[in-house]
Amino acid sequence: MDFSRLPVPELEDSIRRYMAAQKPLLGDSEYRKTEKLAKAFKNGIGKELHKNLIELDKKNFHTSYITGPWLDTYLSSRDPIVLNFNPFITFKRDPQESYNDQLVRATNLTVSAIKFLNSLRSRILEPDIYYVNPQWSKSKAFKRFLSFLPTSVSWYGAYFAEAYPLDMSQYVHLFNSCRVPKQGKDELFSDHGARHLLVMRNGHFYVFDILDPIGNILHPYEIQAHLINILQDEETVAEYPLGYLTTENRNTWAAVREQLLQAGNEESVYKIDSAIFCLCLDSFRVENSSHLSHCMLHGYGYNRWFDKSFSLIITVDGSAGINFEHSWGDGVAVLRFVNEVYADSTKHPAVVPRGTAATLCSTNVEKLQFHLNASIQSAVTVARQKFDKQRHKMTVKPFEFRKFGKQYVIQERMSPDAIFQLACQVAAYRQFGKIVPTYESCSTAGFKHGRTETIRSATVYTKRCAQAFIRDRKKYSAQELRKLIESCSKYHKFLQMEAALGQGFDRHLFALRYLAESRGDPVPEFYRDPAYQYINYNILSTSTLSSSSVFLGGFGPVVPDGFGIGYNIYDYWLGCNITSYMERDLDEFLLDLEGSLNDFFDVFQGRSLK
Ligand code: BUJ
Repeated sequence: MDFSRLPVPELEDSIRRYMAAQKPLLGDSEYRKTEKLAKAFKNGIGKELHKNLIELDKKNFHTSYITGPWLDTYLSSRDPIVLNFNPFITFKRDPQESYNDQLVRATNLTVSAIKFLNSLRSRILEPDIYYVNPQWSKSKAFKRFLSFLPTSVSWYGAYFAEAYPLDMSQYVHLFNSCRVPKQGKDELFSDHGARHLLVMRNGHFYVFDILDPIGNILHPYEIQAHLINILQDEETVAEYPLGYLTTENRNTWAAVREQLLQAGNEESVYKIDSAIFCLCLDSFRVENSSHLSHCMLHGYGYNRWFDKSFSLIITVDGSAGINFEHSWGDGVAVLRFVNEVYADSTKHPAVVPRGTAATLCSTNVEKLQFHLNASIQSAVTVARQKFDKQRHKMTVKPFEFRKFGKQYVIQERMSPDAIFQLACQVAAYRQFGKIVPTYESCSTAGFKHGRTETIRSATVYTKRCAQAFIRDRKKYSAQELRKLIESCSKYHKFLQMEAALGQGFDRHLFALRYLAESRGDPVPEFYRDPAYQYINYNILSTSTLSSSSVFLGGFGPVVPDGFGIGYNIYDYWLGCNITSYMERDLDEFLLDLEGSLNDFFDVFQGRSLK
């Protein structure tokens, strides 16, 4: 598949877009100051950096201008990856309830995941196609239309037909991979020759070969027999569960890892790092949606290895989800994996409840042993204390709104995503009395080695609209309010398209700064502007996905006083799952969000506000 390259936007355009995004956040005099700095940057050091970035990009035709710097930024962060970076996505339950037994589900999901791995290895996975309008874009006419376009522009053709092939290069890190902590900057490690699965249970580590030397998967009942063996092993939690170390500050963890290696644990550590993936068999039942989110986002620490590219987590009641390390890849790649694994495991389950596994004997499971000296033991204890404190501060709450969903909003000729984003803007305005910096993640996987771009959902239009709904509530008729909503929707759709086409401003400005820093130049004044820092202090960090295999998903806030908002707009309702370190503020935000959506519904129905 020939992909277009991610464009480096014109500097003029990035500065113009940046200033437009700053407008709703700044007062007049601050805005003028920032404008001055932006102008000086554009005509001075920025111009030079931009020229150098273009030159560099031309020399690196095999990739995109953002790939290296973006990965580097992830790997250089010293913050713990759990809560700060790793997101989660949970599967819906298997529609046949008896298949939700922990053992049956673990076997079926594992087999389907390995089938995905084998399709990747034999290169028979079709390129990921992102369909916005499936009826049209899956049609023969569409495929004919694409075939007439030269390959270099076919992606644009696909974009306008609302379907496009996605870059699949991230999949090299999906299996057999792990983030390895190092002083200053972590590394990604992969060993595609390894054939074993890592299973965690009560903080203990087990491995067994799940592929034979030529890559064939074990018989599903053999896999199940191994899992039975593991489930029947120790009921007690490991005395020093090493998984806690992966919740640490990265430099701290890097130092302890060195000690672990020096204490004679190389082989066991290597087996963890190189395992195909990590299967976490938890030993409790999930009580409700909030508990499920906590379990998948951070768990209790002891039964996780957060550095693995992904972990498949399954609880006693058969709730299942994926927690993934973010540096190697983005939501789109993981979502495709989740969709295929869910479909395969429910349509073609490898084992049935009450199958024949119990009669097979399992002798090939190895329980990993570790030599832990006093210093490593105390590092685990400290990591555990810090992690426990942090996880107790985290609140996650799901929210559902049932009065309308995608179909209704489309019928009103507006964008469902824009309406949800606007509801967040109005809710935040009600709560904070101002517009706050907002980040919406947008995939640029339509381009070779594309990652993400930011949609800046806080705009002059949403500010005007929020003021009308909150501050000047009684001044507007339903018709006038509708017009305001429409203008937000139109502009948001435009920003969304720009971002998907690699025409945002965030990644470009980020890459210019990265270039200056990597040359050892002083950080240009433009970036030292408090307004630049402020727009990047995202109180609302948002991301959406659309899938019929996903039940819940989420990620932590990116600032201590912010919200992490994962949402999905379904045909007839919409829902979100919000994380925060401030429970009371979160409750207030949820009430405000509901209030905003109710207001929009009244306006759509032609009723004036109460
Ligand atoms: O933007 C980026 O570069 C990556 C972002 C970073 N951040 C999370 C900070 C925005 N990463 C992603 O967007 C990946 C997120 C993957 C999980 C998304 C979950 C959303 C699903 C929620 C479904 C909620 C349904 C609730 C029903 C009650």
